[in-house]
Amino acid sequence: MPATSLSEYLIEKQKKLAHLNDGLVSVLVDLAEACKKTAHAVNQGALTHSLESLDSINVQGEKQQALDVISNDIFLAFADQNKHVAGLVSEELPDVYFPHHLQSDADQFPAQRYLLAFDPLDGSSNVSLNISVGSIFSVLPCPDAVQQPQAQAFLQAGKHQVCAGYAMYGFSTMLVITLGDGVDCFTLDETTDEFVLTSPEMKIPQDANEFAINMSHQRFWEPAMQRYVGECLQGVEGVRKKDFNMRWVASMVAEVHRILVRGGVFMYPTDSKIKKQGGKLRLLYEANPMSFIVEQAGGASSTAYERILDIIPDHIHQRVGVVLGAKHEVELVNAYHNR
Ligand code: P6P
Repeated sequence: MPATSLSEYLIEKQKKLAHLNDGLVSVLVDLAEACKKTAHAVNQGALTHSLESLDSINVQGEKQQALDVISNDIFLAFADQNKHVAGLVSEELPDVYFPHHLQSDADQFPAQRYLLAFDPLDGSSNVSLNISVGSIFSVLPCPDAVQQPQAQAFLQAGKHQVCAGYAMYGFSTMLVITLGDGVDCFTLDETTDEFVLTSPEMKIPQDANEFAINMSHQRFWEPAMQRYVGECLQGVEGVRKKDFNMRWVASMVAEVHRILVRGGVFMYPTDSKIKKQGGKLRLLYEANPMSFIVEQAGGASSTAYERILDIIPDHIHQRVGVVLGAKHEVELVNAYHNR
């Protein structure tokens, strides 16, 4: 059975999905190319002296890595030449970015236009440790027929996404996408430079034996989260009557990929230390795309209080608490928090 390339996959999907028009296909193909270029930049990091941190601080108040800027520039370059990208929000930029093609075609632009939100290199502080990192992207419909959609156009609930995905730069480069019709995983064949379908229709088991959380925040958690994690730690002698394993990679892409491959639950809850910012993870380009993927794989995703994909953002860099993965685990966390 010959392997299915990303292009062949998209052609087949177009027959089935009315919203998958040529404009969205071109955005997806370009996003895949940007991920390939980013994978190469990450892989060559040590050789091109781009593993170091910069003196600059990004809009998140985080120290920028050289590869944050390099990967961000790669994604901007693709957007600048794709007329179907009407505007974008990046973790690395303070405001909405308008692709350069808008300046040349002031009076005409294609009907099929999209808004892009992405984290060009999530978990980048792990790159110098050679731990897997990734790029996360979310594609929203562009509601306005205006030439330059303003920030307000991006403040759509995540359930309106038409596509979401991530690339994971690990032992191999993988691309995981959803178009609202399940979740499919591609692996980059280095010999042909093609993404090839390797894990179609990924599914998350409804129950879990593995949880992921940064335990160093434990003293700041709400009582309900203390209770949930405490019961996991009690293992088979406790009320859950089973043992749990724990993981924490500090790279959301790696955590979500593990959950897609073997199940589990990932939590970055708001807590007394980060409550003022609303949480650690960003809604538009981390929580929303990952929640779309997880729900499409049969899992669930909430803030512990509400479904993430229902949240209407207040601003483009809004942060939220995140609990995602095995449906029954997320439901239990929600139940403990909503007593
Ligand atoms: P901490 C990476 O910076 C990130 O945004 C996610 O990829 C990851 O899950 C989380 O933050 C790690 O946070 O506080 O454990 O370093």
